[in-house]
This record gives sequence, C-alpha cells and structure tokens, in this order.
Amino acid sequence: CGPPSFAAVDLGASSGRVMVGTAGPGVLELQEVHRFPNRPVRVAGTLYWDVLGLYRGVLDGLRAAGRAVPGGRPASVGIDSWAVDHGLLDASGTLLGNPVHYRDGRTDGAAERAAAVMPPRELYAATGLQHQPFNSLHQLVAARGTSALAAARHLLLIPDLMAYWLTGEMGTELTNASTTQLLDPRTGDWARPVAEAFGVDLALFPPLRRPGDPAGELLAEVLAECGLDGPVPVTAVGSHDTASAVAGVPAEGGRAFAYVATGTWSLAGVELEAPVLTEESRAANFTNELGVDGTVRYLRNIMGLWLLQECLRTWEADGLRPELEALLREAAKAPGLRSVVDASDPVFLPPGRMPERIAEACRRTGQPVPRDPAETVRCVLDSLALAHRRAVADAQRLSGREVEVVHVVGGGARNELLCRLTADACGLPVVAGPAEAAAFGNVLVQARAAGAVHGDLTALRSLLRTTQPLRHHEPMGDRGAWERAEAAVCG
Ligand code: ADP
Ligand code: LRH
Repeated sequence: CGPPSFAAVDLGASSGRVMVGTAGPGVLELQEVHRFPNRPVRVAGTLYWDVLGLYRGVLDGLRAAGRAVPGGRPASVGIDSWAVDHGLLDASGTLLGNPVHYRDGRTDGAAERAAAVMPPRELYAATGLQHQPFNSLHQLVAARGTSALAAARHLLLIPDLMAYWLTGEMGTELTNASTTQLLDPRTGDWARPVAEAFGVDLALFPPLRRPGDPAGELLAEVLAECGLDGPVPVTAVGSHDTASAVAGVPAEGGRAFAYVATGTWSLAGVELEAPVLTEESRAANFTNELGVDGTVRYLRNIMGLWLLQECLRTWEADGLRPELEALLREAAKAPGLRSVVDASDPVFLPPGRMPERIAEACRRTGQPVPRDPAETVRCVLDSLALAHRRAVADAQRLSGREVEVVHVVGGGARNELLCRLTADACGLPVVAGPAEAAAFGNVLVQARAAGAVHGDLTALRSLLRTTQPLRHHEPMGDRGAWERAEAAVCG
C-alpha cells in the first residue's frame, strides 16, 4: 500500500474546507474534498458564527474524505480554525449559546476596562499578545455578568469544540490557547497571575495539548453519520489556522524568511525561538503567538483580504455583480499608489459598506478618493502591500532577525497582483504559495505524529518545497514611491 492519507479540517473566516492529504517520504499531495461557505449570522444585534452549520460542513467533509481515501478511512483527522473565539459549555457538555463572532461589537470598551485591571505594559510582559479588541480575554471581560458565563463549566476554542463534538474528549490546543491573552509564551503554560487579576477561572479550560498529541477517536455516532469504519483517531495539530499556515511555509533551511499568511487576515512576521516582550514591541503592536514545535510566531495582524471580501459583498448587495478575476485584471491596470489606507486601522474591523469606509479614509488623509471598483481594489491591494512592507521591516528591527525572502501563503497567494506588489513594497523576493498552507501544515503534523514523515519543521518544509508549485516574484519598481506612501499613511 502507498503512503497514508489524512483528513485536514481547516475552518477559515470566509470558508471551511476538508482536504485529504497524502504524505510519505518524497510524497505530499493535497486534494480538496469539500468546501462550504462560512456565513456569520446577526441575531438580535449580536453577530454569531453559525457553529452547527460549520459542524455539518465538517461531517459532510469527513464523509467525502472517506470516499476519497484508499481503504475508505483517513489515517487520522486534524482540525484548525481561526483564533480567539470559543464556546461555553455547561457541566453536562451542552453548548450554552452560539459562539459570538470576533467582529461583534460586544468587546467595544473592553480593552479600556481591561487596562483598568492591569496596565497594558504588564499584560504584554506576561502574555506577549498584541492589543486586539477581540482577544479572548477581552471577550471574557465583555461577557462578565452574563448567565452563560455564570453557568459555564468548560470553555472550548472553536477547533477544540469541533474536536469535542467529534470525539467526546475535551482539550485545549496550545497554539490557539496562545491567542487568548491568558498564556505565558515563555513557558507555554497559563499566565496564572493574569487570569487571577481578571477573575478568569482557568478550570474552564480543559488540559493543554500540543500539536502532534492524540486527541481522541471519532465517536461511533460520527463514524455512522460519515459512513466511516473505525477507529479513526483525531490528532492535535497547530489548531490555530495561522500556526498551521506558518508550519506550511515552504521555507528553505538556512535562508532567513518572513511570512505573510494572507486570507481574511494578513498575518505578517517572522518565526522565532523565543518571544520578544519589549515595550518597543508592544508599542508596535506585535504579537507573540506560539507555533508548531515550540516556535514563536512574531507577527502583526493586518486587516487582510477582508477589505476586498467586504467590498465585493457591498457591490453584490448593490446589484453590481462583481467578478473577482476581472476586477483584479482592471486593478492591475489602474494607477498604482494613487491613494493608500492604513490596513491595521480598527475602523475596518466590523462588517458593512467597505467601499465607503475606504473612500472616507482617503478623504480624511487628503488623498484622492477611488473613482470606481477597480481603483478601490487597487487601493486595497496597494494598502495591503504597504502594510506587509511595514510589518516585515518592523519584525526584523524588533527581533534582530534579518530576512532574505518573504513567503506569501494562504488564499492571497493566488492573487498575483498582491504578491507582486508585496515584493515591490518589501524590496525582497516573494515566494508565493501554497494557497492552502494551513491544510498542508495540518496534514504534515498529523503525518509526522503517525510516523509517515520524519524530522523537524525544516524537513517538513523541504517536503513542501520539493513537491508543490510555487511562484517567484523579484522586487521591481520605484522604492521611493513606497517610502512616500508609507509617509502618507504613518505621518
Ligand atoms: P480564510 O481562510 O481566512 O477564509 P483564504 O486563505 O481561503 O481565507 O483566502 C480567501 C481569499 O483568497 C479570498 O477572499 C480572495 O481574496 C483570495 N482568493 C481566493 N482565490 C483567489 C483567486 N483565484 N484569485 C485571487 N484571489 C483569490
Ligand atoms: C486568521 C486568524 C488570525 C486571528 C484572527 C482572529 O484566520 O486566526 O490569526 O488573529 O483569525
């Protein structure tokens, strides 16, 4: 028989997918067996994830995976998703309400309330986490006093919740736990003084598990529902999608690299062995999230292709029938760097009429307002490339790690214009791909745990590099133009 196949569940903010990955020495293949939209729902003023709809997508995907793999069942299943969000469960393991979306306004003002409990400097020194209004800690501050939090006996991050429904076993996967602002990135254990100060009961979190650890087996009812023969083990992977995506960067050993994992968000930074907890790093809003194999993902969150997704949604609602590929072709011809916005500005965080918000940001900063959808798309892509440039430069300066190449992975790696602009803006070569880096990282960790592939992250990445098609972009154009654009955004 050939090398084993694994099912990777990867839930992104824009879509969920189940992929079948086959891995062995010199072999790495990925096949998408099911993709489903991830459409949040607003109910009575609160924005929720449709968590049961997503779980149904996972079950449909596992059924499709069973049909796609030789022998009818995957060697194991791994699950990753976006970070910070969670479900609260009562003592019997019943979900107490729908998980709230990180873009919901319930965390408005929570950061200020948190700062009154612990000065941001102290919180950063203890957790290394950047300020984001939606960090799990802020969500818990916002949820204080609610009946759901009072009744909760367990808190499960989204991939851990899916794993619990599939296996009946609870755990807290470490890379995603590092996005809660309750973990100490130096020790990989809970930051107990922080939890105590905020009155967060750490007993809500089931025991920590690491990528590669066993995470149970599919329940009999799940096997029956998915038409699978058991046993099918579940393996913990880098359950934060960005941790899996960074594991799935096809970097070359010995060549220092930065990464931009670009999908709904752009996560841009470097991989380190230890966190950077300096005051300068906090001021630059860099985060220290944990990665696979004890690495630190030192990065900045940039608004990402959400800006484009939300423009498309607005134009669709206005009856314009936008077509992504045509718009990107037009945007490539539109004048470059005509106007740029700050792609880290929280003004772009909530859903709703993005083209107007972009136009308003241009007006506010005295720049020309985009005149049509193509110019708006160009403004978004120029702004993202500029934000990538700033993050890559800041990551190097703050960590002391100089890089030779930028790897662009995630759905945005399919966007040639964005990759080319990122190379030009950073003044560094860009290697683009794979677009499904998170699923690759997920599969590789499972495959190593199963003994199908061996070695450290460098070895896993070398398998990616030698098996996957990648596109290379050399930096071109006028560097001075990017410097002037940066000055326009940063003042
Ligand atoms: P997430 O995991 O956050 O849901 P993805 O990594 O799947 O996001 O990336 C989705 C984004 O990738 C889309 O919003 C779109 O901008 C971009 N994308 C996907 N396919 C293409 C394509 N063929 N050409 C250009 N961009 C693409
Ligand atoms: C990307 C991501 C990112 C988080 C955000 C909430 O999908 O996981 O790393 O900051 O979603």
